[in-house]
Amino acid sequence: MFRSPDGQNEPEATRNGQVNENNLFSEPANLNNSSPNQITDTATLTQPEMVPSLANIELEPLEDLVVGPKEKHPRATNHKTVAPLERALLVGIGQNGDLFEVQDSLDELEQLCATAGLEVVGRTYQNIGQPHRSFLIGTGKVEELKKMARDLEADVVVFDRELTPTQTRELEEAFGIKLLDRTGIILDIFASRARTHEGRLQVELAQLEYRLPRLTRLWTHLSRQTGGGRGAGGVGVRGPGETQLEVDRRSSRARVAHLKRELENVHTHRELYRRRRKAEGVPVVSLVGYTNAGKSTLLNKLANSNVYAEDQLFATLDPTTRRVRLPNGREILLTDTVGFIQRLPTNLVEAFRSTLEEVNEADLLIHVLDFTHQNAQEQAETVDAVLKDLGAEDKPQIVALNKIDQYRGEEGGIVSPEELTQEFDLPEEYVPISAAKGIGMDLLLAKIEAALDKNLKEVETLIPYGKEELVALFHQKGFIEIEEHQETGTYLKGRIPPKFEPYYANYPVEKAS
Ligand SMILES: Nc1nc2c(ncn2[C@@H]2O[C@H](COP(=O)(O)OP(=O)(O)OP(=O)(O)O)[C@@H](O)[C@H]2O)c(=O)[nH]1
Ligand SMILES: [Mg+2]
Repeated sequence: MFRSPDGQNEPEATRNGQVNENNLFSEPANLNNSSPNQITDTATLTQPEMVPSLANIELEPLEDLVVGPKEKHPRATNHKTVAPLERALLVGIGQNGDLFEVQDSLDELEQLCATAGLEVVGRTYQNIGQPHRSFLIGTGKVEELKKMARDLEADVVVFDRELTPTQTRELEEAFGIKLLDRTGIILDIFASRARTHEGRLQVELAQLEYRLPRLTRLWTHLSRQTGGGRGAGGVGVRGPGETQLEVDRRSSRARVAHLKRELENVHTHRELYRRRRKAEGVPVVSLVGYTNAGKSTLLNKLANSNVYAEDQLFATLDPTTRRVRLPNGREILLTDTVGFIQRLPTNLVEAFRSTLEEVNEADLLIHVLDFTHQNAQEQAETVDAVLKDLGAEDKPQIVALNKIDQYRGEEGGIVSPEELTQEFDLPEEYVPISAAKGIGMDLLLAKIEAALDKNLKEVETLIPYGKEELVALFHQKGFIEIEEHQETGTYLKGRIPPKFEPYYANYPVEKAS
């Protein structure tokens, strides 16, 4: 049985030297390690009929295609030194058909509030049948909440739902103190996390669109008063859009239009990157999953990198890509991006659509799931629903059941991935791992290899001498099993992405007659 309870063992991935030690900001790894110079002049290659010109395929190193925020550690949201924190009273809403139990959802909201820098001083909930148009909750509950907020000296009431602008206005007036909803909190966290230009634009757009219909005089007045030095306005009104609160709606709308245009430019740029990546033929593997599942920890383990990973919701916002070498020598681009959450705000999904839809470009998804979380099932369903919404539900997927180091077997010890696979009768595409301890990395890498190999074409070819560029191309893009220098040329047997197969069609292996 595999044991690594104390983390003393070297992580498997680094022990067996399978991972690439380079990352974006260190020495560039040379993609063209087989024979870089032989294929730079791609225009000289013979071009088979009906095959896109190789001259369009850029073969320069991938360094500039590997993107991500350059700061290792983002600024912390919760400035401990700044006092006092705003005191929050949380209100859960239970409705038939909800995926999460009301208390579980409140637990999550509490974590979100802590991440946003609020001090939670109380929580309550109401099961509602038909939502009240003005207050969402019943009028009796509104009175109860007013009293509770007064007794607890709360500065803010936080609803575990996205409230309509009318409900926000009515409730705010009823309570006389600041009112936030789940969406406001999530947007606030995103605002403090965005690092890249695109990320900042997207968050600002989502915030403006969310706030515009909610701008009230009371709100603006209160947001000027609160905050205690944590940035004008405090939680929920912080971020790139906060100055916009002071200007009139018309200029806010103009700003929205401007942001949309800017984002379009950024997206055109991103599209170019995408096309170049595709042309490179290096498979893209995307980490997806619920927030805090361990995606960044897994990226760090596999790519030996130092991406920010923390026990907080939405630690990662901007996508980061790192190069990883598989045991069979093949290189992949591994992408880590924003985590999902139940009731992901609509504005946010829209603003981040282009980032989120990157999963559609991936050759393979690794769905990282916190196997030990009490809501693992609900979280998995949420992720599946978001993937479906993005149109990525049919992508090949491996489910990495993470944090198994926290799982205890009958005898109280850590259970190996193999034993867990047996115990839970896990299907082929599931693999139990511990990203933090490096357990199950071999198995995961083997599954990634197998899944990607399914996309490759078997090729057997005899390349005449003088066409070395085709040999080099095979080395770079494919996976060689046999290479022999024969009398008339180089014999190659292996697998290659389908788009490169036609280049070898002109050079079949002569069959002995
Ligand atoms: N015990 C244990 N903790 C883990 C494991 N993997 C990740 N964690 C912890 O889980 C927390 C979240 O990890 P991250 O890698 O930041 O998770 P993420 O999925 O990137 O989260 P977001 O970026 O917030 O969406 C951190 O405190 C990690 O140390 C694991 O295998 N075992
Ligand atoms: Mg992360």
